[in-house]
Amino acid sequence: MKGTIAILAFFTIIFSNPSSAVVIDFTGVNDHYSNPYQEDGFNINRHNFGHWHIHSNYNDGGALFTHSGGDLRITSISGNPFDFTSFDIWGTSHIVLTSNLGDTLIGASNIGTYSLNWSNVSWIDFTSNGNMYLDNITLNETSVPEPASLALLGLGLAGLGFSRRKKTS
Ligand SMILES: [Ca+2]
Repeated sequence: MKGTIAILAFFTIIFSNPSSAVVIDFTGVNDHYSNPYQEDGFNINRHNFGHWHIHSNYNDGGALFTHSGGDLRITSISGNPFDFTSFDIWGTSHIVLTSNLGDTLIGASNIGTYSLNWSNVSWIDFTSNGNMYLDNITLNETSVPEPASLALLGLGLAGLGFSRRKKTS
């Protein structure tokens, strides 16, 4: 019985935190006002600019357009850190991206897919001084063992120790 608990705890901690890469693709969204915009566990907050349009008729199914300059911040809804690996942008030739860890990207091209390797960030800021379209923002929330899993693992290890002591006595 105790061994079973240990095995259960082991599989719980292995399988309860799968890699969770998501692509913020704005598919099917029509929204001019939500703030933050939320998709797949992430917030996109806007501040210091007039408005945005998220339209399902942009970029074959949906994209975000910021009007006359954008200042956006991406965070995870859970508050867990996350990895940032790529995004598509067009409509502007000037973007600056920064993270809380000091990562910086200054865009020079006005269109394309940018690939990055930013790890364990808590937020990303996008700043543009002109119109900007954004799509396919790829993010991966960093696995953090949940307290319940840790508690179960502890219980399992305690059980394992107990059953070992019983065998040797
Ligand atoms: Ca899209």
